[in-house]
Amino acid sequence: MSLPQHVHTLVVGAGFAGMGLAARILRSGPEADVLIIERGHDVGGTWRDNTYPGCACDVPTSLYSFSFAPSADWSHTFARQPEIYRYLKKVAADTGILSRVVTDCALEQADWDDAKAVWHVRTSRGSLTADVVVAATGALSTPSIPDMPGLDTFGGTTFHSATWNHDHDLTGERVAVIGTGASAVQFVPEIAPRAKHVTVFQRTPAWVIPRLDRVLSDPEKRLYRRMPLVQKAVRGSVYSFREALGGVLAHATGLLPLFEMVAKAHLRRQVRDPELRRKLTPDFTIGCKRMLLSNDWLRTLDRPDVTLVDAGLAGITEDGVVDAVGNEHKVDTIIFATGFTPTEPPVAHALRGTDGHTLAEHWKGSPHAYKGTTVTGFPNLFLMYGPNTNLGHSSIVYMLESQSAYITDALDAMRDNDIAAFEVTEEAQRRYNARIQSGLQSTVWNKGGCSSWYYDAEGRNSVQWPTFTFRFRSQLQRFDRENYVARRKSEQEA
Ligand code: N01
Repeated sequence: MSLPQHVHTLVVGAGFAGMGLAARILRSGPEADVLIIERGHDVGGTWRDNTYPGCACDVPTSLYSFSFAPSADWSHTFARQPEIYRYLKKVAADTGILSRVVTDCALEQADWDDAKAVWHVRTSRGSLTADVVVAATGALSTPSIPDMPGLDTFGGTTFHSATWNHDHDLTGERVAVIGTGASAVQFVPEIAPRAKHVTVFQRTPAWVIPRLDRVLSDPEKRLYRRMPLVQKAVRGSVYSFREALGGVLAHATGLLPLFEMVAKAHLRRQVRDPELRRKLTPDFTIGCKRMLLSNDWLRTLDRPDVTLVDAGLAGITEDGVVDAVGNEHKVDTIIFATGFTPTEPPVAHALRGTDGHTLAEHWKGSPHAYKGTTVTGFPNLFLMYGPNTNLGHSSIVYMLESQSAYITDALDAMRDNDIAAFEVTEEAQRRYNARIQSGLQSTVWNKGGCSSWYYDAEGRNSVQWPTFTFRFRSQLQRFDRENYVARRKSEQEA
């Protein structure tokens, strides 16, 4: 499919966010002028890209799926990456989105033209204009590889967990894994039995709790197919349980030690070596960093052919990794499980607002927006999974669907009222962010005594949503025009 010269709504990214929005727009008007550009070869976003062994969702799939597209085909309560990717491709086909996606088309630059109230967009496949741009590029899509001394001298193979090298066989190899977050706990148990030796470099131990996963039985799937209301009720109960957890995290309540008791018992059950248990015991309050869910990570670290190094990293040599106490660990392959760069999204460098400066120049490493969705100085731009929309307890799909409702309502308001441009007022954005930061004060992310990627260059937590997700939904259920400066098309032409 080639690019048109002009489109009304240009969505950048065909992952859960962009697909959910496009599906909603098409549901309310199949003729809607909406186009998705996608830098990858297919839809699917993070579930297309992350293909590391053992990759699975750590949120129950009953909740981590579109509310408008329930599926009775999940293999487990926590679905695996291949089936989530398949699910997204099916939704794209079933909803008609697929015919609106231009793949292998990366956004390079988008400049707001205030006189014409239009975005001039340059992509890797040509240029076009758009009335509205929606950045649905994901917060956790750009892999972060630490700038380690000597990395370029390493003689073996290196890759990041999010860009797994499937052509490289780890069988019989000595492998270093740097990082012990949500991705590492999923793939290390998968590669350890094949590798000759795995050395895991841990900077900070994480709290790990059991993943209450099980195979979904055929009778259960049949029941869901015949009685979708039952599946809906399951989704509702999972959601309610998670909201209760959200309240505990958000208010750093006295219930948190209960989770610590579960995590400590899990560690005792899985790791026999007391010295290893000591290394794996965090010194911050549970929930301060994302709790990890795994039934085999801790046990794997107790294997004789797996070593946990918690001494810190000094650098890389031609033959391996040197830790902070000077020991060289000779390896054939280094796998970076070092996460992403949510507070420095590349899309922020591509978008230029009313003053000609990029979003990244405005943010200076400390992102802020109104309702995580709109930004002063950037009319007709909507962000999905923007600042302060990430969760520690529930499904991001719920947040994205809330944003989809808000954006669709804004698009309807533009069409019905002859509006050329909406721009959120500085005052509304300032007040909103002050409220969010104040709400974050009492949370475990703030009070839990850890450092995490939730904190940005200015030391603000610009990543987490501070409270229950239903509060986010209620704030976004209606496009609040009163907080925006609107410019009519008639004024535009005058
Ligand atoms: O990345 P992470 P991830 N030197 O940022 C360490 C989502 N996700 O890819 O804790 C040494 O969690 C870092 O150490 P520390 C989920 O939201 C979802 O695992 O910062 N170590 C940490 O151990 C998750 O939160 C699913 O001290 C360095 C690790 O690398 C997010 O993706 C599944 C380092 C990075 O952990 C990211 O997860 C998987 C350095 N310079 C992931 N820099 C679902 O199932 C970093 N580290 C939905």
